[in-house]
Amino acid sequence: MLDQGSSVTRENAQRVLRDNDRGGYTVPTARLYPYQWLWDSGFSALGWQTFNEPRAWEELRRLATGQWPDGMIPHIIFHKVDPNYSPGPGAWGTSHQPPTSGISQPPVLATHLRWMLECTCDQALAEKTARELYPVLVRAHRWWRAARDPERTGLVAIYHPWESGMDNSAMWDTPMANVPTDILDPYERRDTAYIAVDQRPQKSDYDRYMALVTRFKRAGWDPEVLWAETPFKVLDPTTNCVLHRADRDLLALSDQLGIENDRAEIEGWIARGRTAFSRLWSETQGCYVPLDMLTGEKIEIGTSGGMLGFYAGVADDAQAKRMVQALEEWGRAVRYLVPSTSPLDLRFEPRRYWRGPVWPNVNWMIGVGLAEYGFSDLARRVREDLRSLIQSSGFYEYWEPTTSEGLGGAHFSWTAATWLAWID
Ligand code: 2M8
Repeated sequence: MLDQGSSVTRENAQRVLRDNDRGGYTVPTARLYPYQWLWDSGFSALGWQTFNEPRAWEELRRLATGQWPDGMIPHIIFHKVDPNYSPGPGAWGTSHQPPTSGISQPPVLATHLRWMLECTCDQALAEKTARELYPVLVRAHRWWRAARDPERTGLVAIYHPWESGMDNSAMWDTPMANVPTDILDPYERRDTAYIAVDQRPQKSDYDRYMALVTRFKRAGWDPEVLWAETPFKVLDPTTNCVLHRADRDLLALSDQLGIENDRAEIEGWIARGRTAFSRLWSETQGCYVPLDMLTGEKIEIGTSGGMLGFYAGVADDAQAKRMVQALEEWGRAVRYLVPSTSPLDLRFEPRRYWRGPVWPNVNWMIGVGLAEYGFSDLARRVREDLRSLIQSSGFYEYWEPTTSEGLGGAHFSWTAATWLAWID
């Protein structure tokens, strides 16, 4: 069934972004997610740019208003309190104005800023805003290193599954099983008021999500305490691939804008990161996998996040070929690429959120990476599969990878943006 009866056209995709516009920032979808999310907004900006450039830049400028003094860009900015979403600002208990969450999300922004600078039809506005945002992004990348890789290993840690953006991915089953729920403020779930429970995380997941938030809040969100005491500390392939790609784009931006000061520092991040990725490679899975810093164990599972090695540009020839082989196997097991968990894995759940469905923003990143590596047939399949999914059901949040059923929220911003900026 098509989302709200609307056919999939450029005009309707624009309408989704307009409908989700709350005056300078775009919510992922009404009611279910009524705030500004970091990586959603990054993708929305690329969509806006195709028909309203000033509005696209405004999206990123509003994200910058959430940046903490230490450089972190939080994963949610609560511009206007809305009871439809939980956990809201009170549950996070951070002290920033505007109120924000206390964790971050995959840092797509430098890559998107570069994309926007390259696609602009208004060079003067683009350059002016890029100059304003560039230092914001340097501070954000510096924060990842200082707070999340203080030992300078080249890979950054996440403290919460929400930071990966892939909330209930099967990647997190083992490390989440070690998160105690003895400290847990009472909380209420709102998501299942709008979405069928079999498409959302389980209660046991939410207890742990909220136990982590409660614990960090009681630690006053102090980065040093969090580093020392977090019961969830993982090297996530998605976050690290997105950050590595964004480092390379930040360096390119510094060239383009003629800003010399930070070059050596950014080059250092890139060099250390490139070498460190070998720690996350799994020949068995044919992709990158997480590493649990608290146990020292790699988490053996194939996921779409692990396929972002193309996008990061870190896979050597042999690794790239192995990833292609794995993706082709996945593509024979389901109709539509790229399922969020390998369909050959027992933990694959084709309808449940980040445990199986296809996600538009991830297809976009994998497709871009595949094309850059010269795997044009597979890149085309990843894009065309997404086109078919959107055409069959509309601008959904995610899809069942064989039946093409649209799942989760409808009228979804990053789906409309993907359509506008990458597919159409
Ligand atoms: C989902 O995550 C939020 C928590 O951040 C939630 O379920 O409440 C994820 O899909 C995440 O990647 C996304 O940014 C967010 C908003 O679309 O929703």
